[in-house]
Amino acid sequence: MKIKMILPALTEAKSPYWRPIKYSLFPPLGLATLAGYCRADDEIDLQDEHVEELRTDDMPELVIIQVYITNAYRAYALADHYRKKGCYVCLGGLHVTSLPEEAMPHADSIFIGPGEDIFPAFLEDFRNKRPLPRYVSRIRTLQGVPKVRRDLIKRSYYLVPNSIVVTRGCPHHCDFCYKDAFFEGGRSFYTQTVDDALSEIDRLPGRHLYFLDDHLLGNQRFASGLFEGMKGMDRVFQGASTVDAILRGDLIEKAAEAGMRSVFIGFETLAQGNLLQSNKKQNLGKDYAAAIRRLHDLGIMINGSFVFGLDEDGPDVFKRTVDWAVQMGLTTCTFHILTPYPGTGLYKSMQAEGRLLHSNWDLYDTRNVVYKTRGLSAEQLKAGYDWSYKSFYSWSNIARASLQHDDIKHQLKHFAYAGGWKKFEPLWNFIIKNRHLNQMLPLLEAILSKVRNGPDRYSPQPVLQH
Ligand code: B12
Ligand code: SF4
Repeated sequence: MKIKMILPALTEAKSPYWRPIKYSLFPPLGLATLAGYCRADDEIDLQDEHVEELRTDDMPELVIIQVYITNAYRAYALADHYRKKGCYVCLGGLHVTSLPEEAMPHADSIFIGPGEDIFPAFLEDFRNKRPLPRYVSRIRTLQGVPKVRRDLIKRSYYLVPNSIVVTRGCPHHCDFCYKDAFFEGGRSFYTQTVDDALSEIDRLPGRHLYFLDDHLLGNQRFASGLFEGMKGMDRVFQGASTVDAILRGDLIEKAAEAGMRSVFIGFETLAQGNLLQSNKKQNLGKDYAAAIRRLHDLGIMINGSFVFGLDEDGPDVFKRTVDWAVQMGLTTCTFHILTPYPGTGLYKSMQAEGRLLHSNWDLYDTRNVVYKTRGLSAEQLKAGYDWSYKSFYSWSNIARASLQHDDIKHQLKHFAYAGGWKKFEPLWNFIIKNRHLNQMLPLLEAILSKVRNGPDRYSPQPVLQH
């Protein structure tokens, strides 16, 4: 059977915010995961519109499209196009799960929730010529799942071809997060077996890995087994965690020993009232500075994530946050304008209070204000958000943040990583255009490799500047 799988590009591909390097980072792992359920003799064409021109003049029997909020309109247009030609079209993913009624008119079958139980069920029904219009995920497990079809990924198009997920969901319940809506009706946090995760890692060439898991340290037993098993594999990796998991026990030391070199952390806000409003209980009263110190002592770089526009934020929030991030020596920062994704608690409360301005999903990209603000105006919020990126990534602030590390090698690593990520856009564009992106991987691996003989490495003493 001829199967076409598509990750449509978000409409912002033509906007001034479009950053080719950001969208050439990771391959379409969700679709490659689903492809694992197809038969060996199925002819699968997996296309990622972020990195290649989409062919739409083909005539597959089955079209599988993954829908995120910001690519929803493009996904619907592609679905309509293929249905008109007589192809059977399936729509699934986060946005379809939040708004099935919106997606339904564009699909022959829609899929609610993760695909591991419902996609194989659909394939069987389809081959038996009795597919259903709607499949809802109920069984949540990663036991016995087939291998991700990594052979379908065009590795040379991506800076980080080795993206991997070994868990699904997260143990927490933040009000603005996609996760509770997506996993409704079943378990919302579960893991592979340690052995399966290690064998998936073993399949990946090179040294560098990027774990896309929402919370790699979320299950202590699993994470501990994983890191134990990874010791001696000579990997360097990046992943995400929460402040409380970093402060608790010795899991983060084990992660560092296994090769963790950078971590994404949702600090979100410096105001306790905002944390309460967001049900981000795991951050409440936690010593952010202590977590940062611990990570720096282990030689782990930090990508801090922050949300602007929660109700306690006033016009001073931007400068306070950027100054703090620089003083704390965060290597990179991801700033977001608060965005109520359909299906989330935040969306429901904003809808009930009449605070949503519109439902143009193209603008629900965390860079635009789509709701009625409280402590500051929409204009202040947008301008402050733009200013924060500019200010944090100014050369002077990159240098100041780098100097927060004791060790000169750490300072240099920080400077190279932050500068490389944000300051060489034309060079990245040139490299991407000429299809040399994959050749940059050794450079990334070198920047992420272990700093040897550094005075603060594994030191139990706090680093004084932090
Ligand atoms: C990697 C990633 C990216 C990468 C995209 C890489 C890629 N090629 O996919 C980059 C960095 C480019 C990115 C950018 C953005 N992202 Co992003 N990203 C993620 C992240 C961390 C992991 C996605 C992933 O690979 N998951 C692992 C795979 C295995 O799962 P999956 O893709 O969900 O696929 C499964 C199911 O969804 C389902 N499924 C999916 N499609 C289909 C189709 C059918 C037919 C079926 C049956 C099943 C099915 O089956 C799969 C197996 O279970 C998620 C967080 C998360 N945990 O999902 C956020 C996330 C998807 N991103 C999000 C957002 C908002 C964005 C941005 C708008 C943010 C920004 N300001 O830049 C942009 C725009 C992205 C876009 N294309 O529109 C939100 C989406 C919210 C929403 N409701 O849609 C998420 C959930 C983060 C969050 N917590 O809010 N992102
Ligand atoms: S900790 Fe992160 S992934 Fe988990 S619920 Fe909160 S925002 Fe979502």
